[in-house]
Amino acid sequence: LGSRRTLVHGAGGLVDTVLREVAQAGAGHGGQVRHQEPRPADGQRVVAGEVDAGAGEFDLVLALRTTAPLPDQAVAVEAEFRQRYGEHADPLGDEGFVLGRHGQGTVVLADAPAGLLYGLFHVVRLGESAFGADRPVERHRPAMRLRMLDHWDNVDVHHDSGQVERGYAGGSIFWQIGEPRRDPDRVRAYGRLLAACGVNAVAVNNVNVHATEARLLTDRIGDVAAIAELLRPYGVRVYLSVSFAAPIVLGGLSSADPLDEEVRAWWAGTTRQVYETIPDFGGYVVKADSEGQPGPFAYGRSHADGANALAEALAPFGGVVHWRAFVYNHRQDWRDRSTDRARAAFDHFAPLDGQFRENVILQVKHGPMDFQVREPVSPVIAAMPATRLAVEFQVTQEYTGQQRHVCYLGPLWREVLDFGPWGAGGPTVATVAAGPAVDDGGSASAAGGSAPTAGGGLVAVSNVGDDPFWTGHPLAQANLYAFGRLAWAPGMDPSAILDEWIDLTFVPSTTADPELLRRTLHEIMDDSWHTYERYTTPLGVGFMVRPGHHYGPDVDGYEYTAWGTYHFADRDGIGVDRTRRSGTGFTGQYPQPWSDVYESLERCPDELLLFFHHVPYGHLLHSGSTVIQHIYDTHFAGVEEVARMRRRWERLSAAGLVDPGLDARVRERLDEQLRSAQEWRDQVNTYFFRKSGVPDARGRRIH
Ligand code: BDP
Repeated sequence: LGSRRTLVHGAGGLVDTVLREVAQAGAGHGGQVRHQEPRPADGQRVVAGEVDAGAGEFDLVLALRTTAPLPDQAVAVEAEFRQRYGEHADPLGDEGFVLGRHGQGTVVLADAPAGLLYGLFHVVRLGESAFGADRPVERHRPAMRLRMLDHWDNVDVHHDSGQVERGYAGGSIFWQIGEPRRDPDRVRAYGRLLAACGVNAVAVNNVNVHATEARLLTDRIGDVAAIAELLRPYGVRVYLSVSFAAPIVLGGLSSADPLDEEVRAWWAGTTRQVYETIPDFGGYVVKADSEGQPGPFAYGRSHADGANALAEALAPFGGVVHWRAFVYNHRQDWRDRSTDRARAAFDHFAPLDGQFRENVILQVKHGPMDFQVREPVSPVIAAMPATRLAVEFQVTQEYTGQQRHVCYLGPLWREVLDFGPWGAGGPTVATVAAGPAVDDGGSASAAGGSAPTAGGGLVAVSNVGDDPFWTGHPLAQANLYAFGRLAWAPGMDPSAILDEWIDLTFVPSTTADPELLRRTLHEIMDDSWHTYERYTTPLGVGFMVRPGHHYGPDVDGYEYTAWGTYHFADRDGIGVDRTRRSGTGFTGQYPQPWSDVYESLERCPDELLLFFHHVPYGHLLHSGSTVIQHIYDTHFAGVEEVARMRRRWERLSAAGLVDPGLDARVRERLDEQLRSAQEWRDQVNTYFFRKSGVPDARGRRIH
């Protein structure tokens, strides 16, 4: 904000945060802030610097429009807003804001303090252009009410998962071996970072709940309250992953049967105590009957019974339960070709549609398997119109290079969000997750009978740890940012989000050659998801990673295991037959037109071919290439692209355009990415050459 003069009009809650932020942004630059509280009527108070009371106009006005009388500049923008939006001018909701210009000033209007804070961050994002002369009035509201990050953080360090399960950015930001972190500034800074990205909810512990972590729900709830206190000023609510067996493990009961009265009373009492300690607590996250976690199946109960029992305990306090749909048998017989892990979530949950309480949110991974570099959209998203659904992404790069590889995931998520499960022109994944628009006033649900009145939102597994760069690979921060931005506005262009992030992160006005910096970073990152796909698993087949830690290639690593993750490559062909005609029948879980599109060898999109079909190596793709030649070509090309990325970065280093510490970190990671990409290329190409016996049409050397 430099030396600008700001007026903050309003009081309560996050308005203090807004004031602090504004004062900080102007400090040392001659910036001035006036705080105008609505009550008492004459209660004007200068918070930082001096403002000439007679000077009338401010450069920036941040005003709660619910607190009259509004400052003149705000009144003018309010009028323009009403004129432009007419009957749609209300409501802005808890988090929305209006941005406009009047005279020499920029004005943010909101109906609640969080809206002012998001408005301020938006002004910061726009930089100088927020203060440009002609800027038509705009309304901003988040598409998703819930924009949540799940931390797979353990309080203790566990032999199987370390401190952060699938964490690639050091230790936990919340916990240090056995205890809460003793560094509140870092957690506070994280809250600020999240609000600046648009995230408003955080689950503070791993979905795989070990014994120490289970206790966060009861005798260690104070530790959670301490985190909530640090995040609250930034509008971020906390959630807790809980064990379905908590009534036994913590409560000493003999059962966790969700229909048992004693069990329900235990959940009710425990939850009441949680809310006594944390009145704005968000709710529970539950992974049940999955990968060894306890669940309702042990009592012959359904997942609706299980979820509803916890939801009932949360309902009096306005809490929700995020019940994960990631339920499958991880002990299946790999010789049994009739089983298919991709089918599991739909088979378990689709029949339960309509049976969940209103405050249950079914949290569905975006693909039917497990965050692979390429998967179709999960058919569950189209199968449960009477259930609140949240869509889950993985910002932590478990299967996309573990924050050692540059892999910007914005384009992948945008593709998922844009997908129309009922065909082009119909509702999209984003609209299902968002639920009925605020404007509808619930009319969609009235029309649909039992349709939910709210969406479940967007959730992602966090990629943040205590690493000095937050995310291990400094460029992986872009994924955190893109997640928050897409959850707020799913229609945003991921390329534009990337540019925003580059500008905010790397391009201070003092940079010697901002254009070179901007362009080069964009070139390195924009298509890096496709690059990663090219040198790893081809055409939607997935996995082929080293078992356990999931980094680097191991073509047959999971092929004869119980996890249900197969490619079925043999000397004649590759791919998983998931058709109704001759395979597992998974294509039948999709509505039309996708059910027929995926079923058809001719119509199935190339990039998903091996997810749905088992084909000979000589099968001709729409691209004109054979499957085997596509594998060779993409793997050679992917490695070349990584080499190019590295050369591009060297240009930036040579020009001295990036901080030396950050430069060293990125260089080390790019070296590793190149090494790893070559390893992928060589193992995948050699494997398929040996299996198929088909030489490379372009005569390149394959061992
Ligand atoms: C898989 C991870 C595993 C998680 C699981 C989950 O490998 O560590 O516990 O997802 O989502 O991708 O529960």
